[in-house]
Amino acid sequence: PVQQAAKEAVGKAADAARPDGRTDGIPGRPAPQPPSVVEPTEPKEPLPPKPDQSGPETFSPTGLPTGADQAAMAQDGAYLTTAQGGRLYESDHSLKAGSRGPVLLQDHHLREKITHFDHERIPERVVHARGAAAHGVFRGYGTASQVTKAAFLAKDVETPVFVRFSTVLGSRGSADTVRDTRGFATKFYTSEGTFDLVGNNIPVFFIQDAIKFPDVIHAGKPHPDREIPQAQSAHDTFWDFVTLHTEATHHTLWNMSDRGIPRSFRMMEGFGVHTFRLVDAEGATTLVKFHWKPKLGVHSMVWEEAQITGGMDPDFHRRDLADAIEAGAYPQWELGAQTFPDTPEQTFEGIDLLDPTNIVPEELAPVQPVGLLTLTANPSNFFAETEQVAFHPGHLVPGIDITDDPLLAGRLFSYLDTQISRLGGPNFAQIPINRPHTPVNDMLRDGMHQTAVHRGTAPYRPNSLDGGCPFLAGADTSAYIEVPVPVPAAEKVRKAPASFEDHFSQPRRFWLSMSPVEREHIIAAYTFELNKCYEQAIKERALQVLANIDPDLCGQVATGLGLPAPKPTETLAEVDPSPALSQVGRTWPVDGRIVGIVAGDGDGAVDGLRSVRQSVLEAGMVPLVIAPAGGKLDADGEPITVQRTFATARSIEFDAVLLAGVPAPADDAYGARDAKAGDTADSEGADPRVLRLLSEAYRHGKAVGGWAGAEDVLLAAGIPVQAPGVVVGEDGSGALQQVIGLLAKHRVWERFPAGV
Ligand code: HDE
Repeated sequence: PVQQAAKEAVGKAADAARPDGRTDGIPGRPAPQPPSVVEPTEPKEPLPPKPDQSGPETFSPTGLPTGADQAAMAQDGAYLTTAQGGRLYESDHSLKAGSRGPVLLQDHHLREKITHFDHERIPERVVHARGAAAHGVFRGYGTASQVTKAAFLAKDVETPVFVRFSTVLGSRGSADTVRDTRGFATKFYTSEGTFDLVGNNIPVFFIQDAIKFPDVIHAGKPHPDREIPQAQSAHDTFWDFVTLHTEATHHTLWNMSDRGIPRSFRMMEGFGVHTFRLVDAEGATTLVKFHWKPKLGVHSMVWEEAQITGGMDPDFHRRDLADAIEAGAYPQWELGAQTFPDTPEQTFEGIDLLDPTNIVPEELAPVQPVGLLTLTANPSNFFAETEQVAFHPGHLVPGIDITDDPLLAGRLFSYLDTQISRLGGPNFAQIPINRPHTPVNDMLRDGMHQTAVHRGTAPYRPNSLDGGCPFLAGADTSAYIEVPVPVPAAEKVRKAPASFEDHFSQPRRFWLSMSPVEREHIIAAYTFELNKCYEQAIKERALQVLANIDPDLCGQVATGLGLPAPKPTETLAEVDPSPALSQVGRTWPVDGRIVGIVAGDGDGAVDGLRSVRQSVLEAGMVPLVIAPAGGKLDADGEPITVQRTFATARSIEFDAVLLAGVPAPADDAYGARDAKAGDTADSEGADPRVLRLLSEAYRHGKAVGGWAGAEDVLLAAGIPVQAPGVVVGEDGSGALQQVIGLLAKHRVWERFPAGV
């Protein structure tokens, strides 16, 4: 249907090219033809929205258009024009002295077109350059109103939002599925001005003081001589830094865990990281840590899957987010708050709340839900919205204030500053995506890219010429008033408090909270990354850090590095595990999960496929039909569109793979050769690409199975049919029910060597 619509649109555009009825303005030139669309496959079919997922209207409390609406205003009208609105009769050839003669400098259209193109790029973000974003809405539950006067958190208040997810280290064009921290930045266009919650998917940070930020980023970015490796932490400078700065141990451990390779942006937690301060209407304060809890649960890739995805589909997370929203499977997160009394020590149960390398376990301070975020619309233009959005932790609203976390202090400076070079001047708040949805009435004037036409003669206050306007607001009229917290009498020093020196008890808690299979992944990640380092001294120092977390972790990584395991130099802390940190052991909704169905070859195979495909849709999941070649599968009923071919289907795209009978044998020598290299299965008869699809999905802990003779194909792929998560049924419906149960747990964890 999408392609059909595209064809029609191209046809209509050609017809509409000339309102006067002619199809082309150039005499003697043939009328433009719609390009032929001969794609072998079709994109995913939209899921019908569930009743509770119907998209809330994106609206602005002030009635101003949202960023998306404004973007739609560009590129309008029937005729192609210059930037000055002059209509053009030709845009494909430069103005020349004769068709074989020199190009003339007087060609103002050529110069305008090329000059604009020359300046299309802006500097990418110095960190978090690679990202994807979406529009949505946030609804307050009202539960936070006891502790904050922030209007957007009040009961049933709906606020438009724009959320950008990102990786940290890679350039704009780098792969989505690299091992890295993910950004999770939310812009709330509230009725009291814009509030930005600029968080990450990992609740702690590498460093405790902003002055170290350039250092940690220089160490993580590619080496300055050859500019490699791209978007990786597996190199000497990164490990040099994090082993010389033991405060980085906790964040590094999270990165080496499954949290470093999320399955989807929709399946990530988000964290504000720092402790913030909430203020109620009476001025009473509470300390808070913000959390985003995904409705679909927290899920990750396995390492091999992430690596294959980097090559097969570097845009995997970006595509996944856009597809889900387009299909009506709107991603949702609950905003949660961990609150703590605002005592002079600013500690909770002995944990320093100003140290951003600390978490407070949820078992000690439960995360209380305060609102719901739903992403409902993809951006209309990547550059205008996703690239130009400018977040800043200093975009605060009444009811939310900062604390003295020294990392946050530096951020409050940095984000405003960086936009000036990235967005070319101080007026970036006028870019549609950055405009507040409240009236702006500032006295900031002029500067690069000034698009407002300010009126009045007295841009200063107080004034008598503009009637004293504008006036100041008070606490009763939503003015932002800083909490008058006392500042301790102290000497000016460059040093951290002694409480910032505990670098190992929190990482040890994280390690002890992991299930066996998660620990195995962590060991494999450290072993991989450190084996990619060249310097022996760095590996030895890393092992010493690991010894201070846990001797078993250290011992196993040491074995993988071929080095002796050192003894701890610190007393191992006595800490209770925090079960909430583990991603394994619970069940979650299967909405939007992708089920690959390989078409069978025999009689009745298409009918069986049709009914399972329908059941997958009814379960709120996305079926993708895989066949030897593109086109339609024909049988008695409606033809079924093939969405992936044996050449384009790869296991990483599917959460489960089902065989609707025995697939057609190998049909071309190229495909067979292509898959054979890494495949140990006996591929007699079956297409080796199907066998690779199955064996890879199996190896990655995914549900696999089928019906009507599928058993032999599974065996040929080297899959023991009695193994956990292998589903062989008489027919499709039985198999699918079992698959749904398996997908609710995300993966068949029992299949990994360590089990659950
Ligand atoms: Fe950032 N960070 N950061 N950061 N950060 C930026 O701002 C910075 C930190 C985070 O999607 C930059 O507009 C300093 C913690 C996200 O546009 C820059 C320090 C957390 C994004 C910057 C930190 C973050 C950024 C680059 C240490 C989690 C992407 C472009 C004091 C709580 C936002 C830009 C987007 C982006 C500085 C540490 C999250 C240079 C100095 C901690 C999600 O201003």
